[in-house]
Amino acid sequence: MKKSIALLGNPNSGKTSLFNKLTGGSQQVGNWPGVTVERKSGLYRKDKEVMIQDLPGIYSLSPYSLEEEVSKRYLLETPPDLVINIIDATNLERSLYLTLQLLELDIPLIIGLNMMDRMTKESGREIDVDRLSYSLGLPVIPISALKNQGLDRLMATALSHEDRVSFQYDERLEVALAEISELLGEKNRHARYDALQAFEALPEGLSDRQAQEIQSIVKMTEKIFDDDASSIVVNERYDLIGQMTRLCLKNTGKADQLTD
Ligand code: GDP
Ligand code: K
Ligand code: MG
Repeated sequence: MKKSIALLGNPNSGKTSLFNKLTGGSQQVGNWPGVTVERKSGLYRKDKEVMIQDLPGIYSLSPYSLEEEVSKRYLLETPPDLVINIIDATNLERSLYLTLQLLELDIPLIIGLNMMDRMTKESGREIDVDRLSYSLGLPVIPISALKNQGLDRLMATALSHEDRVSFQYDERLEVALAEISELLGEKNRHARYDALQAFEALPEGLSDRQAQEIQSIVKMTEKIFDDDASSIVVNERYDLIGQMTRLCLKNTGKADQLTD
């Protein structure tokens, strides 16, 4: 295989429509190990050495549902070479929450900004795609899975993109995360994700010293922010999303941003 690509996004963002267009007839359907969540994979019809997975639709990577657990475990344990994060352009703010969580995993990622055909007629809003791309530090490709538009460009970008981006939350949180990361002492590919997880809840298997020091970092940070650890992280994500959408959403003008 040349490359494995996973399609991930909110429910009803158009993943399956895109998956069907990209794979044509060559699909394998099964279940994820041990659970009755459907697993679909197929080969890119224009390059059979590219494997594409249609992952369950999720709103976040917090393990609140079976789908979230399945997707999270897959991304952590058997990560694909690249994630195409499918976003419903008419639901940009809500969708970016998952995007930020995916970026915390340090997996190469691009955005397929889907439903662009609906932006022109229904939404009355326009997305400045270049600005969104700039503020995320990622390729953002406008597409319509329904109308088969932008898909060649999406896949050309997916096949050439290899960068991982990471971005910064509030400096006071970043200091805490850096200290926690050092205490965890793991130089694996999920260092940032692990530090965020440990900040929100102490993981299993820590030494007494690690646990105590992490707890005191968390307490201190909670005092500085005057908020609890989980709310600090959630608020940081929403702050960043607010900054991004203020930069790239416009309320007037006609969007004609699709290319074939
Ligand atoms: P999934 O839940 O992410 O797999 O989303 P689906 O592929 O099942 O799509 C959800 C709904 O959105 C379906 O009714 C699709 O026909 C529709 N849909 C998907 N992509 C597009 C698109 O680009 N434009 C429009 N207008 N509708 C789309
Ligand atoms: K659906
Ligand atoms: Mg689907």
